Amino acid sequence: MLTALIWLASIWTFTHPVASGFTARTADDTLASPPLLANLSHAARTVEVNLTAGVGKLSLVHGSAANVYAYNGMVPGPTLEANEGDHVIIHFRNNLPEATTVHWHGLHIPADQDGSPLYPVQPGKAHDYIFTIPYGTAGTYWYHPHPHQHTGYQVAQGLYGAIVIRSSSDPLPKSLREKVLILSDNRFRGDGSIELSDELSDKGQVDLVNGREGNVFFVSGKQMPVIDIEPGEIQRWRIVNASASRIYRLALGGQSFQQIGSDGGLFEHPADMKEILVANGERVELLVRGSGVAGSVVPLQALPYDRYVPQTRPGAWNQSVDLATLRYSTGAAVIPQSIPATLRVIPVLDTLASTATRYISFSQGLINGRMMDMDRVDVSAKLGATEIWQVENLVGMDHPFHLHGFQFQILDRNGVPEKDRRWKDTVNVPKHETARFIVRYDDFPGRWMFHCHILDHEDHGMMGILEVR
Ligand SMILES: [Cu+2]
Repeated sequence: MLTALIWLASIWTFTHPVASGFTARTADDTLASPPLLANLSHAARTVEVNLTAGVGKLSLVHGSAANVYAYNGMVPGPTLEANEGDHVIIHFRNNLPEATTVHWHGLHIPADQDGSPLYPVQPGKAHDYIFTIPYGTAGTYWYHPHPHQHTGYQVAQGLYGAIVIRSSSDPLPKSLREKVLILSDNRFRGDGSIELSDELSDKGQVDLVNGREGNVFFVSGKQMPVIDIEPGEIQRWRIVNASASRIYRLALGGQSFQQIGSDGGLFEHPADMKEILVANGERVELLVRGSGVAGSVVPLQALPYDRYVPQTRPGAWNQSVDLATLRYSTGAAVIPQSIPATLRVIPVLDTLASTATRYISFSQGLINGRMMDMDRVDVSAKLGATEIWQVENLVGMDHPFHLHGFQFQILDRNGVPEKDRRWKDTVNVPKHETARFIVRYDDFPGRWMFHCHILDHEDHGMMGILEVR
């Protein structure tokens, strides 16, 4: 109870700091990018933060407060921001009634700091996560719990947050207003409490197949926030899909936008888009332009996307959902910033250097016909090796594949070569399709997870272990 009161007090008195890159919102702009974790260190190139997972009561939807799990008393948790080359120390404390971990999704860091299920932090215990951010990895990442068989539950209870890694050589104008949009959905009872279905119930069985989906949509913890944009302005949006299973096919009411980055940071060149698919676990960076009629609004929408088997496809799957409102201000036009045509050079991972191909098949609940075994190594590889992974989805629903610790480059999807070179850590493999990627284990020996990022699937065994030695 005391914890809850402290939390509520801290929420009520909380003001959003204006920090590097993130600009204060205007009076009626209701999107609040989560606050940054305060850096306690005065040392150069060092980020030292406190992060506590605890229980409390928060009002996530209108109505009475829900029992939640939260990082530092907030859902979503505060954003971890660091620069390439920074030494990062996270003093983590587990005040939950169960074991947890903090997985730094996408970061290239030592295996024992990755927050995998092999390194649980017991209730009441503390653990310092310590790592250095490699150069060339600036981008948008996120953190979430990854305890054995209980990740879906803990994320549903409110544990997820964004990570922003910055580079001193970021090619985009520093004056662009930045927004962090963490997409999530959750399911609630009438009284505002979080609804988790019994696995044995009909609903629970559907959740096991589809992955649990929510009936309420959040952008950085807010329902239908308003995002103001000035005429001519270009905003930089960092989007994280933190949903347990939902794949977002995003559109801006038909307005085009540019994608400038994905999981492992910026692209080589901006790409013009009218819609974009963001699977759970993935991130995208977009440039959005204030090109609409002054005073008009367009919705940020999730268009219908059929990732389901017909038997459990939700009735409303073919309905678009509005997630946020983009509003074109009536103020004076600003002169658009110029965006460089080349953002950076991404080194080629050469297929001729590959020394093995790893065949991974997804069937419902299984990888290569087997369930996860924490004591079994599924793929054993040499440190420094370059390898190709072929991930084949044998069944009639999508499974997004995530490899811990290493960014990879997609070679082809269903035999169609990938047009552009991009760093990825998660790739959606649609029903009955195959994706191939190339990866180099350039550092960090140890045991690494690979899994389906539908959290119910991961928790029920769609996971394996890569050992790099
Ligand atoms: Cu799956």
